[in-house]
Amino acid sequence: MTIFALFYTNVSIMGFFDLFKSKKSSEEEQQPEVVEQSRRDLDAGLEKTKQGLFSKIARAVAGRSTVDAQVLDELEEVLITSDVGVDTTVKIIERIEERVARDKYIGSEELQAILHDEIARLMEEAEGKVESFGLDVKEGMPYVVMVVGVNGAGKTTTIGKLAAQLVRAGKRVYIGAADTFRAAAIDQLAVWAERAGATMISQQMGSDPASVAYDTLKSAVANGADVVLIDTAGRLHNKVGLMNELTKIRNVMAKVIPDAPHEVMLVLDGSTGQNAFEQARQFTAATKVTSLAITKLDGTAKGGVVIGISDSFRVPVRYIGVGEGIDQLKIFDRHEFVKALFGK
Ligand SMILES: Nc1nc2c(ncn2[C@@H]2O[C@H](COP(=O)(O)OP(=O)(O)O)[C@@H](O)[C@H]2O)c(=O)[nH]1
Ligand SMILES: [Mg+2]
Repeated sequence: MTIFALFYTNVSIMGFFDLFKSKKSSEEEQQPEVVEQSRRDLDAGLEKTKQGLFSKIARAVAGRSTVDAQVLDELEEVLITSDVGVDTTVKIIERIEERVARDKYIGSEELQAILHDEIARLMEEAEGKVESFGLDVKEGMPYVVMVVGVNGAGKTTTIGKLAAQLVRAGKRVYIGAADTFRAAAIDQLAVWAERAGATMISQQMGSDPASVAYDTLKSAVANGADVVLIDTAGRLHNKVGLMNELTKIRNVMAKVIPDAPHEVMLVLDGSTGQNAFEQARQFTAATKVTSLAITKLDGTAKGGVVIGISDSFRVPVRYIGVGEGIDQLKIFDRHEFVKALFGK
């Protein structure tokens, strides 16, 4: 039931997420402990990133009474080595510089608070940029989410977790096994669909992914599904190959539901740090990506990627994965995130 708490706290989630609106607030009011549990999950998931960031910041400011150029240089290095990314780091440092110039004496405690502040503000701006991605969910048609990303990023797991949340919220969910590359991928998805209480549509291994997507949408429409989640293979053969494959799936889906897919969710493995940036670059070039899910933040100190990626790409981070469990997919809330990173 964690989901309701998160929906309640994240006012920026639009469209698809509005599906839950009627339920969430009453649910959340009844269960304040749910909010607490979800916060604890997030804290635990980000623990390594937080530890890494803190110990590095502490080292950068050790023995200094003021924030001078050298401290800023070191802070810059801390952010870059925490996978925030160069462009975003430069922006953050510039802002801190301005504030230091204004406020003169700033100690290390305050530096932490300013950093917290500036990162939250940056992420707010990133969110502002993507307002045009507001989604227009229509009644009576399944809402189609195509899930893309490289092999191993966490697509299937994220689909399983998401399906479970949707089913619990009373939605009828169809899942399309369009990763037909390996038999194991279809089996793995079947296990998740079963656990989640969703219906999976598949063909045998090696069949045409676009054909599976087509079947899934047909079936979803015929059975009055609310949401369709399409799993895809993450083969990054080359840009043109990837583009062709994704375009073909999209075109076929649009034959069944003209404006499908309503959302293209790129799943990125957050523990790969800079590699996740590179993947975001390749996929956004190959197809229109409308949202991001960043997984595996629990096992890594590279959680800073969430900050950089949300700033660098004009795509909102919708979800973060903080564990392999069915409940360990969180709706991304920048306030909660920054609080979890910098909270005491
Ligand atoms: N620790 C952790 N593991 C995850 C998370 N998301 C996915 N995984 C694991 O990552 C591996 C690859 O996930 P999978 O969904 O098969 O990736 P796919 O190839 O993109 O479909 C699996 O072992 C998952 O259990 C997460 O948020 N945290
Ligand atoms: Mg998979």
